[in-house]
Amino acid sequence: EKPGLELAVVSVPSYACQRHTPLLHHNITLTDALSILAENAELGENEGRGVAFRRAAALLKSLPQEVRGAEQLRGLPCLGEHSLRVIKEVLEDGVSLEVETTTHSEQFKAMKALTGIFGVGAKTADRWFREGIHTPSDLQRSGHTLNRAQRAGLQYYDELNLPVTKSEAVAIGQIVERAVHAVLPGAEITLIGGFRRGKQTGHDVDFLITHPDEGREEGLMPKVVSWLEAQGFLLYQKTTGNSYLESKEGPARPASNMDRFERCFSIFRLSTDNEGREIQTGREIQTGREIQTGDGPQTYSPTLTNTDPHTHSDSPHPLPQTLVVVGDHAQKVSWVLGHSQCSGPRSWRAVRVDLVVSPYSQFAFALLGWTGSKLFERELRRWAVHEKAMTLSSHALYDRKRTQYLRASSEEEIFAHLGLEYIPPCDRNA
Ligand code: DCP
Ligand code: MG
Repeated sequence: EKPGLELAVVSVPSYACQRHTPLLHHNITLTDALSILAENAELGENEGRGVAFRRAAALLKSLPQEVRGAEQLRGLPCLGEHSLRVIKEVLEDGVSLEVETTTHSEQFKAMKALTGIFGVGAKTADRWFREGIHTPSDLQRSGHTLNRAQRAGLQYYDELNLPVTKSEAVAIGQIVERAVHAVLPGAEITLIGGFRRGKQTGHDVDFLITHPDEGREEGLMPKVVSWLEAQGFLLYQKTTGNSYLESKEGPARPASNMDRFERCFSIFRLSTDNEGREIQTGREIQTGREIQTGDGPQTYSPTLTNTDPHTHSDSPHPLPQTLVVVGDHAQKVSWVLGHSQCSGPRSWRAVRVDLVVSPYSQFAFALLGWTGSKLFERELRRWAVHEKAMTLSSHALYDRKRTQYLRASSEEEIFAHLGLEYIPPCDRNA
């Protein structure tokens, strides 16, 4: 009896947005291999090739069990010739020669190191690589003129390449909430991106801000940024205004409008003393508060040390507590901070934070568009165009046949408009 023959007979839909893709899955070795090749293609600006590897990896992530032999893959969609070859190699030999060669190549290593600098994309990194610049230190020595983002990226390189933990994301969320409520009471803040999909770490923290009274959110970002700057929370920020105008005759453009909302790319200064204790500008952080995730309010419970001996853990109204970052991560943070160029150990770390402001009427589209994963978003848009003759963006959904915009006030409604089963955020990890 062949193990797992049922895999071949199960019919798997071909768009990632038709499938449930959990964070934890059964084929890590295979998807890791394919992800390296996808990354290499993306760094070489071969987008099509990158997407093909990403689609193959996403298919494997959605399978209900581990693939043990290539015969189990018969009849499955999304597996191109190249991906299949790599999968077979890994199944048979444990590794793929192409993946090994890529991982060890100077170019791949250099491109990864250089694009790991905030503000540096594949094009710039490639130009520098050709000039013999392979590392951030090479770049520093080169005397190249860098823009403001790249200077910050270089300055905080090590820290920005440390994963951001969930507790750090929650701590940042509390700061953002204070800032937003200080300048616009009643505004709503939602954690989006990878953390909303249930990831325990991320490369940044993403937030979506809106207000139930349409129009009140206009011009909000500069005020929030001023507040954060005045309080010393920002190491870097670049704010772009809202450039989206819903044109009456033209459909929303799908690809290019991720950045048409009021948006702020920033680097936060998050306090963590050497034991990792939160000491935000002297005030202790209130924890156990609600941060809206878009699935209804959800209370996060970061690791807590109760500083008030009179408070019991079962108290319905928790008093201010101290947030502590513990374990390996805290040690790694202290290590990096302790070895930073300027001075001795310090009591804060740099964290990349993205803020997006959306009008209330576009909130559901913004939420769906900013929750990811990137491939899931791409597949949603591809499904909309090719299967439904619709154009989906983070602002709107346009029906080309009925020549009208379709309204929605929840993600569920958007999936319904698209004729798709609702996939919750935790299953959008394609
Ligand atoms: N997004 C997108 N296309 C872009 C930028 C963003 O589709 N050009 C969406 C999908 C992402 C989300 O926004 O999931 C947030 O972008 P991130 O780059 O922060 O990605 P994640 O939050 O998913 O991953 P990470 O944990 O690395 O931050
Ligand atoms: Mg993110």
